[in-house]
This record gives sequence, C-alpha cells and structure tokens, in this order.
Amino acid sequence: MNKILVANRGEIAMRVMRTAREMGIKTVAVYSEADRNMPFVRYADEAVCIGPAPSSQSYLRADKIIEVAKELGADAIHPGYGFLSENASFSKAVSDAGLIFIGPSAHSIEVMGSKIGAKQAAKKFNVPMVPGTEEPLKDVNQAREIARSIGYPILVKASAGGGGKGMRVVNTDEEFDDQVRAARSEALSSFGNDDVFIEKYVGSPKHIEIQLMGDQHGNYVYLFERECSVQRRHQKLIEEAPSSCLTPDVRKAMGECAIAAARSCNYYGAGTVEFLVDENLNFYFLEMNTRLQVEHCVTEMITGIDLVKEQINVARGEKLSFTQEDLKIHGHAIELRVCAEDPLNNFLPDTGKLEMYQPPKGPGVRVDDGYEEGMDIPIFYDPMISKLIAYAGTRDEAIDRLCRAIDEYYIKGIKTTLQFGKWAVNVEAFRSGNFDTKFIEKYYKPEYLQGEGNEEEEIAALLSAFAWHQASSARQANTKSTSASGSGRSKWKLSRS
Ligand code: MV4
Repeated sequence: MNKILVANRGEIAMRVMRTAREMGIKTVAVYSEADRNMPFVRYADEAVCIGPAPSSQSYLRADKIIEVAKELGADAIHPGYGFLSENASFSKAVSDAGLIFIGPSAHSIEVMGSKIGAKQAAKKFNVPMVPGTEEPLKDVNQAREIARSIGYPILVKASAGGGGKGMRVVNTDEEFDDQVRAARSEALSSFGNDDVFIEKYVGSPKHIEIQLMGDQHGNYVYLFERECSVQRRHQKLIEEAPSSCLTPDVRKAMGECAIAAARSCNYYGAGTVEFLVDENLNFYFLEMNTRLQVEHCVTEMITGIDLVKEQINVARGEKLSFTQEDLKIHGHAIELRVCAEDPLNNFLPDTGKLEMYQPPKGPGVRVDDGYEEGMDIPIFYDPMISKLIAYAGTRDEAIDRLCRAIDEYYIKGIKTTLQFGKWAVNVEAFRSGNFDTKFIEKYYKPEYLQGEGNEEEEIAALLSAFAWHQASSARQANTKSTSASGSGRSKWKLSRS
C-alpha cells in the first residue's frame, strides 16, 4: 500500500495523513472549493478539488472520489468518520474498483447499519439486550401487548435511526398508538424506512462504548471503554477513557460482548460497540459503529496504540500486532470537543474568522485540529474545530490538566465550547463520576458561563476606568490650579486611552 486517498477533511484528514506519513505511505487529499486553503490540503502529497462547498457536491461524491483515487494511482481510501464512512455502497464500490477500503466490509456495515439487524446479530451471540423486540413492529395491538409485558415506560425506536432521531418515549397504554405512528412517520421522512421496534426505557443511563479491533484472520481485541455520557442532543461533548465507574469484571464482560457483536457480522477493522449502563452496572447493547470515531484519541492515549495504523495494517491483510494480554490501561485521558458553537445560545453553530488561534501545549496535552489562525470557519460542515485531549496518571490530574489547557487555548473571533468544558468537568457530579446521559439537562444553565473566558475584556474595562479616574483627578487638580492660573487643557484624550 503506497498511496492512500483520505475522503474527509479537517482534523481527521490531518490525523489519518500523519500516521500514513509515519508509515511511509503517500497521501491524497480531496477537498471542496470552500476548503481550498485548509491545512490538510497543503499537508497531503497530492490534492484534488472535487467540487463546490456543499457536502453533497463534494465529500459525499462517491463516484468522483473513486475516480480521483484511480487517476492518481491510490491503493486505498480512508473514509475517516461521518460522510461516506458508514456507507455500505461506498465500501463495495471502492472494492469493486479494485481499491482497498480502510474499514469493514460492506456486509458488516449493512448488518450494523440497521438497529434491528444489529440486535438480531448480537442476540445470536448472547450479547445482553434491553428487553424489547428484535423484529419490526407489524401489528400495533400485538406490539401493545408486548409493551404491557415489558412494562412502561418504553421506547419506540427507528431501525434505520441514529442519534436519537425517530425515538419516542411511551409512558402509558393510551399514548402507545399515537407515539408509534409518530415514530414511524419521522423514521420514514428522516430515513426512508419506517421500521420501528420497542425497548424497555432505561432511565438515566450512562453511555459507555467499547473500542475493538478485528483483523481478517478472525483475531479480535477490545481496547477498553470510553465514557461518553456528556452529550447534548446526542452530540458528544466530553469523552474519557477509562470510565470512572466500571469494575475490572464489568469491563472484561463488556469487552467480550463487544467482540461477540463484532464476530456476529464477521467484522474486521476498528469498530465501536455502544452500551447503555444503568446504576447497577447492568449493560445493554445499543448499537455498533462501523467506523473510527471522533473520540478514538482517548483510547490511543491510555493504550499507546495508534488506531489509524492498526486500521491500515488490517486493511492490507496483516494480523493484529498485539494480543489482548498485551493491552493494559495506563493513566486517564479526557477529551473536549472544541466546537464553534455558542453555549449561551443553545449551542447554535457560530461562524466567523479565527482572528486568534493558539492551541495549548505542554506535558500530556494533545490537540487534534484542522484550522489555522486567520481562517474562516465554513458554514457547510460540522462545527467541531478541534479535539483537546488531556492525559495524566489519574482522572483528577487529567481533569486539572484539561482545565489548564482550556485556559491556555487562545481563540478569538468565534464562540466555542471551551468554557462550557471547563465548567462541566468541575461540576461535583462530574468530578465524582456520578453523572449520566442527562448531565447537561440536570446541571447546565447558560448563566453559569456568563463572564467566563473574557478576562481580557474585563482587564480592558478596568484599565479604561482607571485611566478615566486618573484623568478626572488631574482635571480637578487643573481646575483648582486654573482658577488660580487660567490655563485649562483638556485631559479627555487620557480618559480614552
Ligand atoms: C435508549 C435510552 C434508554 N433506554 N434506549 C439515544 C440515541 C441512541 N444512541 C439510543 N439512545 C438511547 N437509547 C433505551 N432502551 C436512552 C438513550 C439516550 C441516550 C443514549 C446514549 C447517549 C445519550 C443519550 C441521550 C438520550 C437518550
């Protein structure tokens, strides 16, 4: 494998290309017109513009991307995350074009892309499930009987769903028909598929996911867990490894279940199995993500494994370079997604120019970013501009280091989630590990961030007030002396300095 085309942009494109370079593999970037000046375009050995800014005309143009890969003699395509990374047709089209897709087979993507298909596959391998159905609901009366037997509250979920879309909580029998109808209609309009199923509603669960790697020779390892419970509208904001609540036994059991789920679809490559975990550490299979995830970095920090390198090695047919016994947890890593969003305005995306952009440095600080100072944040793509990862020996030290790094992350020109992150990791419930997926709903209020992070403005205001005070004192002294001597030059310019 001599040349990889990275079918992505921003920080993950930089991330993949850095590992490729370390492996002596050439890289090709594909970019949209809006990304012409992005660092990843300059970093690649070759770069080709594949279309206008909108993703549908650029980063989702499967045919164009494969055409460029063949024209430039790339051996493989790495999809990153998002865009085409979990598109089974793209995986197949890449293979059909005689190229290597650095990811799982189209079959694995298809099986795990359907929530019902994933549950059916995982159930055959005895992976714990939330009580519910593993078939699409056909007869609403029969479904209501099942709901009664499970016991309310229950959830109606879209099989083709993701990120909470098409999910409805049903608290009573009376609501059942309407909520099923609503879930079906949202699923049909959002995903073109109205298959829904039901599950017992697990109240206030933690979201804990297991990173796994499988090769094309049947070998599997789990690289422990990541806790991703601090989410907002199903968008993760803070992730950490390991979780603060798992015991070694539960960790091992979850890891083995994740591998079982992978085996159920003959998985190979990097994958993540998501679980719901209740307060008694009972865990339930949620879904399997058939891609490298945004938050893979915290796993890399505690295991010392370069997951992109392992993806490339597996894709070119190599066996995993380590066994389960080789893997140990060292220290603690915590990641904050630095997003161009305004936490004071419902986390709405913010746009603008990075007038100042100086990432933090120092021991145990990793910044995976894709922009530079002076660049405009384009409106066309995900608002995440970087991932700030702090690594230390213990969880408390990692949190303290993250706070220091946040204080030294100088960004001007856009609003970001930096101050939200600092607030969040200092909430007692977070520090103690006693939090779940309702953390933001339970603890966050925008007013907690009022006045945070604008020390410079405060200093400027104080200096201005001090200068005004000085000037007015001088004026008064002048007035006294003028009334005696008659010369009254204004000191106004001083008060405005
Ligand atoms: C659940 C659940 C409680 N009980 N399923 C949200 C999106 C999708 N990943 C599945 N989700 C959930 N499924 C049962 N049976 C609660 C959630 C959920 C959630 C899960 C993980 C992380 C954040 C979440 C936020 C809200 C709801």
